[in-house]
Amino acid sequence: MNDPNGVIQWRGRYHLFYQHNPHGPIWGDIHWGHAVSEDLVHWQDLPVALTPTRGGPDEGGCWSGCAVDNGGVPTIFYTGIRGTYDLAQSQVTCMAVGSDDLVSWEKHPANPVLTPPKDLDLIGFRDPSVWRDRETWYQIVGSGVRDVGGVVLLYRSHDLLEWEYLGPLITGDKRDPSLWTGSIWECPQLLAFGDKHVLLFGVWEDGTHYTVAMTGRLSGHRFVPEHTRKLDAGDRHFYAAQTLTDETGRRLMWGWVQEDGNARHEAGWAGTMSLPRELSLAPDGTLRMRPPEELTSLRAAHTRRSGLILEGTHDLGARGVQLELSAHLVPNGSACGLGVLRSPNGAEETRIFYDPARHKLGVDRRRSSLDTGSGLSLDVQEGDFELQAGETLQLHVFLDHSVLEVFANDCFCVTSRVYPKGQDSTGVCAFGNGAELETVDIWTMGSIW
Ligand code: DQQ
Repeated sequence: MNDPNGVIQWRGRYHLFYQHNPHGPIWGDIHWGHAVSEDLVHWQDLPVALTPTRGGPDEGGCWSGCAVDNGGVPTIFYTGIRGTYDLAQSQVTCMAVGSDDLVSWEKHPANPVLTPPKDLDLIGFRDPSVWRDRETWYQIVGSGVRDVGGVVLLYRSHDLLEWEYLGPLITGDKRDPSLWTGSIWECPQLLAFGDKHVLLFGVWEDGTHYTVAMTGRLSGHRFVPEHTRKLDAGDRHFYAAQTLTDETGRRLMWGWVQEDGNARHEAGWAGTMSLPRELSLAPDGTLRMRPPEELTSLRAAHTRRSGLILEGTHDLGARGVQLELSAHLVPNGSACGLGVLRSPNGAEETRIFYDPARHKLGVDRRRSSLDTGSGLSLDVQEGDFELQAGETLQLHVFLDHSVLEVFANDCFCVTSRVYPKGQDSTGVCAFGNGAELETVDIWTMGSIW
């Protein structure tokens, strides 16, 4: 699987579609897979929802898109690939209408319902996101202007079939480095939080990609950014983010957690969804992210340690590859944090660290695996993070075999993939040089299946 698609709560159940190649653990021949959950935690696989139609406007693939409630009719918008996928003009918006259980989908005879504007020299046109504001529907599409940068194009409609082009919502002109432009912006989402808006998109550059969150305001049909930052310091390990607003009014987000290295070939599968994240906007414009309360239902065996002054590495006694950890640390001047997937002799270990001297928080994968022949990135993934005076560090960590998701103080996340070689690389530790570990709670974590 790759991107989450069409996330929607429908008749109380959470539906998550996703980019899917039914033929193997590599990207290609993209269909829409489908899973459903009653409780946001446990998921059931459903039949493939969208398959490319030979001779149709999506014969080269059903790429990313969204789902909306059109007056009680479930409706998908997705990117159809006409023939080969390497020309901007081959990417078009298609529409499909669903049965009430969201299992069967009928492609609309009017497809494609939207094609790229001809007056821009675009290098892509994909990943529609559609929403309604009173009686008007809006659609944004991810794109890039050749030699300029990423761009989000804005449209409106009264019937979901005829779309009027309103121009670029925002252009990531390469001459303005504050715009994190890349060559194309993928999977845009515009989220309203009161009178503020957050624009999420994936920045695609050759060799790298990551998700950006811009907080700002709308001025007519333009988005004016005020703060820009990466959504996740794990870069490509949390990509193509998509959100829904559920019946309780919460804004929930998922991202695609992609692989590192070659483990997929032996495993026969590739890619996972992240855990859902609950979003809110702090008064200073910071996008806050925290794990939803429902995830506590996965907690099983529990241990707690408290009041430790960390000098070097402390084994915390717990072991496992499906764990939730919640730690409160009082850092001093040097790096401190938690270690997981640690081998008994410490040769393999993945560290979640905060370095107050450099104002960085991240995941140190340099010793995550002794397997050096599998194309793994054994690196440090980090981002800017600074505690305020008197603030403690709260690290909330979810480890699920090779997937590591870290939340720091509910405002900073790092998602990573780690593949230790040793069967006994299951230890948990804390480390520091005078920092205090006030408390750490460790639970073994149940399965979502
Ligand atoms: N993945 C999809 C595209 C999207 C990209 C194709 C982002 O629609 O732009 O599988 O990962």
